[in-house]
Amino acid sequence: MTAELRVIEGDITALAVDAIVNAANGTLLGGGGVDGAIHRAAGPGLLEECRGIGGCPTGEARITAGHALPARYVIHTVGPVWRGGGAGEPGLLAACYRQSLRLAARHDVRSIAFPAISTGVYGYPLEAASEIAVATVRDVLSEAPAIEKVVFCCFGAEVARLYEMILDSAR
Ligand code: AR6
Repeated sequence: MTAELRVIEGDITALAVDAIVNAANGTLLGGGGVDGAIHRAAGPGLLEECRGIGGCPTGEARITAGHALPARYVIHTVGPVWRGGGAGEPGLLAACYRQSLRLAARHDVRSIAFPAISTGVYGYPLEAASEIAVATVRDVLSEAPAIEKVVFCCFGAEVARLYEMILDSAR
């Protein structure tokens, strides 16, 4: 079966999927952007569970419960800070999508939503980041047949249009 790839514009914390992905930092102790929104919506139990994990290196992923979120799980991944592109950023960003999907598959996740990792506070250029996101997800899905739906959750109409364009051009 081929998984459905969808673009949704809006707040990832509202999505009723099996897992949402958090663009976290290495401490996993919360922050601004989508990370802050997820912790606010999930409630204090999420921070408590994250404390027990003890952090996450860039390009890797860790899983927790969704607590008060509609999603059953939160997959926390740490994107690279953009330093001009010569510091391994593309490979690290691809690793975030790859490791998140693999972790999801191991927990029987069928539907998962990603934010545009690294493209906010971490400064990764949006177009390059979204191309990596789509290409990596397509690639990893071939080894994760149980995943039925992947949502690219876009904060703003402009981001959503860009993702639609990339998905269309690669179809
Ligand atoms: N739903 C979906 N997408 C969102 C939401 C939301 N509620 N809020 C923001 N975005 P960012 P990063 C988009 O900055 O660049 C945190 O402080 C946002 O518009 O959240 O990976 C962490 O603790 C952008 O497109 O994550 C780290 O320190 C995308 O999510 C640092 O920021 C990612 O922006 C991580 O920076």
